Amino acid sequence: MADTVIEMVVLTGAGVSKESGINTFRDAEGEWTKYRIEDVASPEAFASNPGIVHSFYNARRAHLLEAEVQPNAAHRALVQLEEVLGDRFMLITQNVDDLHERAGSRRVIHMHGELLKARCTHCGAVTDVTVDLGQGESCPTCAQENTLRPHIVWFGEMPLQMEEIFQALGRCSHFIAIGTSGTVYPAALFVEHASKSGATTVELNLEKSENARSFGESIYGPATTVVPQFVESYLRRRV
Ligand code: BV8
Repeated sequence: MADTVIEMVVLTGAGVSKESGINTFRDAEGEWTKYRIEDVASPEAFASNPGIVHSFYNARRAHLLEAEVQPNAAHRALVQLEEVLGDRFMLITQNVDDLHERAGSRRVIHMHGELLKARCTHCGAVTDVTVDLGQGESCPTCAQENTLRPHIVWFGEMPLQMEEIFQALGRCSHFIAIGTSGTVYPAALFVEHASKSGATTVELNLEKSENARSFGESIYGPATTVVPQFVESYLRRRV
């Protein structure tokens, strides 16, 4: 990827999965209206009360695996972009669900980790998980017991693949943010980084995000409406 031209970087947030039935964080019924971040999404919380943290992620993992939770038209429109642009396209998501992959996206950077993966705090191995954690299970790689944590980036932890992300932001010609409130860092800084490198920046969201003024263009509406429309018009103009 080092010298590939990056035509477009897309950053998605919880809003892209909302119409698939997955809660966002800061909307009316969002996750952070029911839990305090410091109680369920920080290494300190996990150290002091792993049970509460495990049950927070176990509930979200079980919900993600329910039959009615399926990718939506916004996820599918991004697959179409990847199919046409190939490795000139980079999809970064703040989401920990696997809906982009289930829609058909083949290269997804999960900068905040993945709900369906666990990480061993003893050997560091990352393995698939679909069941509840915190039930005395052992690591499939080193066999140590009670060492698995959700493979999630908590507040105060370094997001994943940041070098690759900042390299792409420094040379992309389009940066598109979809369904994110622009409140969590460093993801909320990506738009400025991209525009400093001369990229065209567009925000697709239900409403104005916290960093809306950093975007060259904003298109508001539900993701399943505005994302397919954006992709269709981008691909039509591109030929
Ligand atoms: C770090 C995993 C440093 C958990 C998450 C400045 C610089 C750097 C850091 C900081 C900084 N200032 C503050 C910080 C600290 C902190 C931070 O940002 N705090 C915030 C609260 C101010 N950042 C960190 O701690 C990060 N780490 O910086 O490490 C470091 C340095 C060296 C060495 C070690 C460490 C780590 C942040 C990652 C935390 N983990 N997720 C989990 O998922 O359980 S973040 C969490 O917020 C989720 O991942 C979520 O994806 C993310 C962002 O939220 P959104 O996706 O935007 O969701 P939200 O609900 O907010 O918004 C949804 C949007 O969708 C809304 O705008 C809504 O209108 C829209 N919408 C709704 N419906 C629809 C829709 N849009 C379209 N269609 C619809 N239908």
